[in-house]
Amino acid sequence: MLIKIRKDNAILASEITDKSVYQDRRQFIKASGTLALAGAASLAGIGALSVSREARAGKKISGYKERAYVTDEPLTPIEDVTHYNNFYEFSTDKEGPAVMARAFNPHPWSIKVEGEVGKPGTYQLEDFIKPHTLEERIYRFRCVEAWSMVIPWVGIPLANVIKRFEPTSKAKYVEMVTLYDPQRMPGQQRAVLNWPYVEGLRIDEAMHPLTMLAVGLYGEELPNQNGAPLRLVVPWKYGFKNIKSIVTLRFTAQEPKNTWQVTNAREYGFYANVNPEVDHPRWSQARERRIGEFLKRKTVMFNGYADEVAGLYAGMNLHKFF
Ligand SMILES: Nc1nc2c(c(=O)[nH]1)N[C@H]1C(S)=C(S)[C@@H](COP(=O)(O)O)O[C@H]1N2
Ligand SMILES: [Mo]
Repeated sequence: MLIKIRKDNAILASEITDKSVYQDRRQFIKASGTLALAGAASLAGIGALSVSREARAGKKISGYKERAYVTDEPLTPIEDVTHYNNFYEFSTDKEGPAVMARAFNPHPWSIKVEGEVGKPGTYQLEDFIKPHTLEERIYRFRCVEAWSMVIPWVGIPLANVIKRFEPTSKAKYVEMVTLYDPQRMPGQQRAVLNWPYVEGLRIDEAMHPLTMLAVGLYGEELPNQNGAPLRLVVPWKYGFKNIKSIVTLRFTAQEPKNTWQVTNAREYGFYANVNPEVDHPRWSQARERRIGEFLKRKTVMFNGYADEVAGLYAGMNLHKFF
């Protein structure tokens, strides 16, 4: 299957505002107090902005295919992408992971491939990535908590990785697991979630050309708080599907039990497709706040990727399979 890049998506790199310009704008906004005016609406964490600038010593990634897939929406400033996070292994505050994950060292890193697969094994991150061409993809990202961002990821299509390990005909799902190491991930010392964090995709979702494993963002290696060294990105699903710091890919016949569904099955399902018509039991999903914007915008079915992915769910009751 080919990724359909709509005409309006095919914009030039030069039209996308450079990240330093965004950073300057943020500094300006902060200095002028506009951000404070936005009050609670500003989810970006004013404090975080000032404490953590020096912490982002991002290592540049070289040799990736730039802008392999783009959206025409402005990028969310890197300071927000890296300082407004959900990563309960480090902190349950949005500003916490950037601080609490500073000492985390994601190298060396190995990934276990197991279950219904022809080539199981344990692979070093470098070997896991090496056969693939890194590419940049700018995706909308929609959290279940009704905020969103636009993020330029660097990574590889998960489909290519899966093909290489030759799943058997029994492999109907891929389960993914985050590192469990309470010493290195101090948030795991508290039972806020059922550790380790687990997520999963149906095999056709995992093989969809939009689904990627990211190793970087904004041209730099993934910051720890964003899921270093390897995290999932599925742009048509709510943020919690995008599991971070992956150590296991397990091919299964049964639907995996993902962490948030285990935590609260009434509120979180397996599919987690962005859907403005299916509300969270405690809040509406009809609108979302794009981080950095004041007014809310309408949430779009499948986060705007319906042309590409709606076919995966033909005939399914999306109210039941939420
Ligand atoms: N292991 C792990 N992965 C995780 C989470 C987490 O707490 N632990 N949070 C999820 C949620 S709820 C969201 S919204 C995204 C946030 O990704 P970001 O911080 O890079 O924006 O990560 C997802 N992946
Ligand atoms: Mo989320």
